[in-house]
Amino acid sequence: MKIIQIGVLVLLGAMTPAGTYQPANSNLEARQWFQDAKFGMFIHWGVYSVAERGEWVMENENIPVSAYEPLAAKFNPTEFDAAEWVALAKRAGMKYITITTKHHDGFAMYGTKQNKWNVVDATPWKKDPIKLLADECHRQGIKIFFYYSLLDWHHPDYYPLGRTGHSAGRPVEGDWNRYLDFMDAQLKELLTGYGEVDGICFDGWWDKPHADWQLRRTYDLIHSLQPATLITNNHHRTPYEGEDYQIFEQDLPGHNAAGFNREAEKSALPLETAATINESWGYNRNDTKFKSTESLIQYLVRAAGHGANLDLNVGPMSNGKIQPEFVEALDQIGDWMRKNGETIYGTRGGPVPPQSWGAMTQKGDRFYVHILKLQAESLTLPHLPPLKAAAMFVTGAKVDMTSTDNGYVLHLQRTAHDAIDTIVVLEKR
Ligand code: H79
Repeated sequence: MKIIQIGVLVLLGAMTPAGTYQPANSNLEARQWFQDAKFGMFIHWGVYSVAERGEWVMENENIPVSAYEPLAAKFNPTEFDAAEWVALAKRAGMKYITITTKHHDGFAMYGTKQNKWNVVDATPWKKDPIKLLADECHRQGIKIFFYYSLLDWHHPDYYPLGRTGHSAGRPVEGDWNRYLDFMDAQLKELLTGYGEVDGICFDGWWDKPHADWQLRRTYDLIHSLQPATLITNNHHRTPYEGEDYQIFEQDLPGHNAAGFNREAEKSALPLETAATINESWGYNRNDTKFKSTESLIQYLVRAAGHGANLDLNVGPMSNGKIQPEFVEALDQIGDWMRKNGETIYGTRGGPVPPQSWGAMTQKGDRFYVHILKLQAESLTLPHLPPLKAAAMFVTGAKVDMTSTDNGYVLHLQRTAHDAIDTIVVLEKR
């Protein structure tokens, strides 16, 4: 009888039903690290970078596989220098890098053995930039996350098709289970050949929301190889079992400015906002709609006020260089972070949630009030615990503060205002 019971338990364990995910201690520690990190670099790089019209060029321009594949022959980034990218991220104050190992075009940016549609086998360059970058990240002490697209416009077994990929000209047949095995085999390569992998960021699930993706099988595979690896899935929904942080694309948590996040309720997991500097992820030579450095910093501050990280994207060019507009913006953000990072790194959001005037962060016995847009000469902050003092973060100058029935009121008539972020430090009693 006992033996039968144990047998049933083992069987249940192998099936990993919903509600059974127990993150390893190392994973829980990694989540803390992630929440403290606050700022990362997203990198979109692939053979689409050759076309210079963004990473969706294949789909947007109805390019069939046969006409898309020749892009690989033109991918020869002789000016790529992993150390330079990592150094830029560090200068900007970023603590991790998330890079596309495979985007929707199915092209592996690493030396996969699962097919020839990869950077080592299909380009004249023949190098593995994921290996070069991961090694450099480990050397320079910055964490490395791998983006991996579940959606694949190139693989013949990605069938039946979903919402996209209908102009790729693939055979009208395919074996879905074989595709899932292919994905797991690729992920196994990424988690065994590149040292410590700090995160896996999935995307493209939304192409086939009703398919049997067997996500738990894949998540369990990842965690069996590297228990601490943080998994997220950009499915625009509240996280599923086995995921370790929640990502919001082009949106602050709980918002739906881009229209992607209708069904994404903010969860209790660590949060991340992924955003672009202009309006493209992959390099797009015609996209000059650059956000100002001021607005990027304010976005980072607002994300922190939500308790979220900002994963800010660059789309390097096919020669391996990051365009000067991005480098300049990141260097300016880095200057700001060197002066004000104490009010961002290691903090959590609140206690007052972000408002039209700005946001709050907190750490230890301090609250940081980030005034991004001063709307009146005084600012009322409700629901705070007893406070001892208020001072300007930069100068230490005292800020007049009174306590009222509605909360503490900061009197800001005589304080110096900063066009980007006027930071007031509140000390708990
Ligand atoms: O990698 C970057 C983008 O290429 C990728 N995610 C970021 C990180 C991304 N792909 N698509 N999107 C973001 C938005 C997708 C929108 C649409 Fe649809 C896909 C519109 C129509 C098809 C999703 C599915 C929304 C409606 C149906």
